Amino acid sequence: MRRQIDLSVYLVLDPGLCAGIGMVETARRAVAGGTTMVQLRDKDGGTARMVETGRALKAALAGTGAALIVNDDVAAAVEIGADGIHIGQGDMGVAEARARIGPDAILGLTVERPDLAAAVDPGAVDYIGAGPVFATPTKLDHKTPVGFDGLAAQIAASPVPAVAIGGLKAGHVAASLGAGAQGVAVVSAICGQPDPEAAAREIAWAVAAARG
Ligand code: TZP
Ligand code: MG
Repeated sequence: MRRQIDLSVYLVLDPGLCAGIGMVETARRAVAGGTTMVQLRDKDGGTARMVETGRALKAALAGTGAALIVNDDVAAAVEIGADGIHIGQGDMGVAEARARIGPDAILGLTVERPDLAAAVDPGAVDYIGAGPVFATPTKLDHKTPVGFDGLAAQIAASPVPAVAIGGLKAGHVAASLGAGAQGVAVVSAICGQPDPEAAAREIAWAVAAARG
């Protein structure tokens, strides 16, 4: 039986943007503020650094109910004992990722177009990351921003739940959920903020308010 997922407030960690207090402390405070999922995304760290940080994150998140997802590196995810993996279109295929992480782990996939969302295999993929909604300096090679109409088109085509991503702040939560997203994925709206707990809480409240 695969884990239940709560995409409401999805924090994507970035080592550069979290440099002040670090990724683990950022995650700890963000989860205290209502973050439901935490993704370790460290494009330059290599597997050894991913595993070291991931283990510390796993310990920090134990008992909180927040899920730990590892970006791209399946070997690191397995070694950490993470709750899941998030891959993009340019990474290994979802079938291989699913085979390597096992049936119970969470598998997320980035899609940037409705046709890619429509092609998602719901037997292998648990959620999509849909967007990018806006341009963002956090990911310099992101695809062309799609806005909320493009987001809605991706989500409408997807057989699995979606989290919206790309330049999103608390003020964008209502429009994201209005487009069909179950939550918002953010980096800079939490990482590097003076008070990551308060920043996460503001997003969590916005999600609750948008759901009525
Ligand atoms: N994928 C698409 S946009 C993005 C990723 C990882 C970065 C989002 O960062 P921010 O700071 O929330 O705009
Ligand atoms: Mg990737």
